[in-house]
Parts: sequence; C-alpha cells; structure tokens
Amino acid sequence: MTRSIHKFALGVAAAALMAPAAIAQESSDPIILVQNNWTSQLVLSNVVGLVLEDMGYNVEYAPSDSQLQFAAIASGDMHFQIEAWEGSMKTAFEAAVADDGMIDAGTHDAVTREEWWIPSYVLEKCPAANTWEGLNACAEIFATAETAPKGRFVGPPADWGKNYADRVKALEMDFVAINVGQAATLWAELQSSYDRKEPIVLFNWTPNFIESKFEGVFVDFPEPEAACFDDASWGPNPNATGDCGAPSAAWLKKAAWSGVAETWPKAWAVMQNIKVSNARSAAAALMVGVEGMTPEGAAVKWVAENQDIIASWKQ
Ligand code: TMO
Repeated sequence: MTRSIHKFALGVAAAALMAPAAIAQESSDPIILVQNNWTSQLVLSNVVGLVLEDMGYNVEYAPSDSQLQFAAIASGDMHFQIEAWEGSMKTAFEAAVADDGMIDAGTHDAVTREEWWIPSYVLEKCPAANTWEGLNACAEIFATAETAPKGRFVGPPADWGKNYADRVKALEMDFVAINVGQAATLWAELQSSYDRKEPIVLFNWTPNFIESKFEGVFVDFPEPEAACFDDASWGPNPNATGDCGAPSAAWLKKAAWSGVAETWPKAWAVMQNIKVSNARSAAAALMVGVEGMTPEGAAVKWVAENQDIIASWKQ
C-alpha cells in the first residue's frame, strides 16, 4: 500500500516536471518546418516554430525548393509548409497529395496572385500595359541590350517553378523572360527602374511588401482553366497550350506530412487552425523587406503583435 502510494506520488512529480504536460505523451522527435526563399514564408515559418516550441515541441528548419519540397513532405523528410501558393505550386502540391504522403492542411484567408507586374508610371507611356495584349504592343519600350528588339520580362528564380518562356511562346509575345537568381534581384531591378521612371515589367505577387512601397498593377492574362493546359484550341492561340496566366484570385494553403497527426497530435490541431490574412502576411513580409529585420526577429515581433490570432490557432 505504502509502496503504491509512493509510486503514485513519484509519477505525479515526474509529470509536473515535463512541461508542458499536455504533450508529454507525444513524440519528442523534431518537427521539421520547410523554409523557402521569400520573406513572408521565412517570417511565418519562424512564427510557426515559435508557437510549436512554446507548446513544448522540438522544432527544426529545413530549406527547400518550392517545387521539390512537396515530395520531401510526402516522404516525411519534412513535416510542415506554411505557404503553398496556387499560382506557382498547384501542380506539385496536388501531385504530392495524390501520392498519399502529403496532406492538404487547409487554406489561409489570404487571397493571392503571382503575376507579371508593372509600376503605375508605365501606364503613362503604355496606357494598356495592364493587359497582356496592351503590354505586348509596347514590348519595345521594355527592351534591354540583352533582349532588343524584344522586351525584357524580369522573371522569378527558376526554382519558383514557373517557366515564363513557355507562356511568352504560347501567346506569341515579343518578350524574353530573363530569370533572376534570387528575390532581392527582382526588387533591385524594380528600385533602379523606379528611380529613373523607366519601363519595367517583372514578376511580383500579393500579399507582399512591395505594394506598400511601390505603386503598380498586375498585368491581366487570360484566366487559366484546365483546358488551357491540355486543349490547344482553348485560348487566344488556337495552336498552343499554356496560353493563359496564373489565377488572379488564388489560394494559399498549408501542407503537412501525413504522419504528423499521429506523431504530434496537438501540433497537428494547431497546424490545421493556422490561418493568415492578406494584411497579416504582408505585415510579416514588410518587417523584412522594408524595415530590414531578420526573419527570426520579425517572427518574434509578429508573434507579439498577433497574439489574438495565435490564441485562435491554439483552440
Ligand atoms: C512563391 N512566391 C510567393 C514567391 O511567388
């Protein structure tokens, strides 16, 4: 009798030491969060890490390519992605879900767009440049030594998965897509053109910090439908597939390894609850892109400023 009471008391003491007690029964293996190479993702992945660490989990970060990451999640090498963008990742995302290893962990409130974009002053020289046909009619004003007489489209890093050369060809545009190596080069090109009010068309997206710093508009392309990619007769070019743009109102999703629910049940509940709006995502990007903070520092600030939404994730 005495002995069993003693054992019981020891058990209680041990449980109290394992804080927080709520996850004492869960795996202590690290939850590996995917990181990509643009600012909102870097900040928000750190936010998720802070929230999970606060719950008592071990967290690690792993950099990954925005296309190959989904296969890594499906195979359990990485466990959670906070930002999967429809415009550039839909195909790879859906393939990994179809393979069973990766789970669609839900959709954010944010409505996104990834598309060609021009500063507003370009419309003074080329009033219809907010449509692909109007832009194409002025292609020459976007020419550089490298692309003349065709215009230059400043494209994203190749690992963001979109091959704009294919779209240019399908729409028979007088442009050459020149990919940058990293996001910072996109903004350096924009800043340098902006300062001189020179025409530029580049890849951009929303939510992003760019909209708070530069005035501009996306270029409208034909809204994509499945037929754009498998029926040549669809779209402006009756002889080509791929003659369309990215969706103008696209989803932003989360992705998780299928084993997360069993391995870290309480973390899985939080991952499913996580939802970020356009404003909160843009605010995360702005701390790095405009205020010059590190993603880690910005995450600490974001957590402090968004306690209300974080509380709702933990319910
Ligand atoms: C994936 N991204 C938001 C950079 O287009």
